[in-house]
Amino acid sequence: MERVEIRVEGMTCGGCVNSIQNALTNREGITSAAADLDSSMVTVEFDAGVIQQDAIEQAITDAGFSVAA
Ligand code: 9UX
Repeated sequence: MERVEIRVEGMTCGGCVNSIQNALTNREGITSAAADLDSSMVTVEFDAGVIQQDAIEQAITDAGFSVAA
Protein backbone atom coordinates (compact mmCIF):
# COMPACT_ATOMS: atom_id res chain seq x y z
CA MET A 1 0.00 0.00 0.00
CA GLU A 2 1.26 3.44 -0.94
CA ARG A 3 0.36 6.70 0.74
CA VAL A 4 0.58 10.19 -0.69
CA GLU A 5 -0.33 13.61 0.66
CA ILE A 6 -1.59 16.06 -1.93
CA ARG A 7 -2.25 19.76 -1.39
CA VAL A 8 -5.61 20.72 -2.88
CA GLU A 9 -6.90 24.17 -3.75
CA GLY A 10 -10.60 24.92 -3.61
CA MET A 11 -11.70 22.98 -0.53
CA THR A 12 -13.70 25.52 1.42
CA CYS A 13 -16.28 23.61 3.43
CA GLY A 14 -17.26 20.25 4.82
CA GLY A 15 -19.22 19.49 1.66
CA CYS A 16 -16.03 19.88 -0.36
CA VAL A 17 -14.27 17.52 2.02
CA ASN A 18 -16.97 14.90 1.52
CA SER A 19 -17.12 15.25 -2.23
CA ILE A 20 -13.37 14.98 -2.69
CA GLN A 21 -13.19 11.96 -0.39
CA ASN A 22 -16.06 10.29 -2.25
CA ALA A 23 -14.58 11.07 -5.66
CA LEU A 24 -11.33 9.45 -4.63
CA THR A 25 -12.63 6.39 -2.83
CA ASN A 26 -14.86 5.61 -5.83
CA ARG A 27 -11.73 5.07 -7.92
CA GLU A 28 -10.41 1.57 -8.37
CA GLY A 29 -7.22 1.12 -6.40
CA ILE A 30 -7.83 3.85 -3.82
CA THR A 31 -8.49 2.35 -0.42
CA SER A 32 -8.87 5.50 1.64
CA ALA A 33 -8.93 9.25 1.25
CA ALA A 34 -8.89 11.71 4.14
CA ALA A 35 -9.19 15.41 3.39
CA ASP A 36 -8.37 18.05 5.99
CA LEU A 37 -9.99 21.43 5.58
CA ASP A 38 -7.54 23.37 7.76
CA SER A 39 -4.39 22.16 6.03
CA SER A 40 -5.94 21.70 2.56
CA MET A 41 -4.20 18.34 2.43
CA VAL A 42 -5.68 15.08 1.22
CA THR A 43 -4.05 11.86 2.36
CA VAL A 44 -4.67 9.03 -0.07
CA GLU A 45 -3.84 5.36 0.42
CA PHE A 46 -3.73 3.37 -2.78
CA ASP A 47 -2.54 0.20 -4.47
CA ALA A 48 0.27 1.29 -6.77
CA GLY A 49 -0.33 -1.75 -8.92
CA VAL A 50 -3.77 -0.40 -9.82
CA ILE A 51 -3.55 3.41 -9.81
CA GLN A 52 -0.77 5.99 -9.86
CA GLN A 53 -0.48 9.51 -8.52
CA ASP A 54 -1.22 11.18 -11.87
CA ALA A 55 -4.61 9.44 -12.01
CA ILE A 56 -5.29 10.35 -8.39
CA GLU A 57 -4.60 13.99 -9.17
CA GLN A 58 -6.82 13.70 -12.25
CA ALA A 59 -9.65 12.43 -10.05
CA ILE A 60 -9.22 15.49 -7.84
CA THR A 61 -9.40 17.89 -10.79
CA ASP A 62 -12.34 15.95 -12.27
CA ALA A 63 -14.15 16.59 -8.98
CA GLY A 64 -13.70 20.33 -9.49
CA PHE A 65 -10.65 21.05 -7.36
CA SER A 66 -7.09 22.02 -8.19
CA VAL A 67 -3.90 20.27 -7.19
CA ALA A 68 -1.31 22.71 -5.85
CA ALA A 69 2.14 22.57 -7.41
MO1 9UX B 1 -19.81 23.90 0.35
MO2 9UX B 1 -17.71 23.13 -0.95
O1 9UX B 1 -21.39 24.59 -0.29
O2 9UX B 1 -17.83 23.33 -2.79
S1 9UX B 1 -19.46 21.92 -0.89
S2 9UX B 1 -18.15 25.25 -0.63
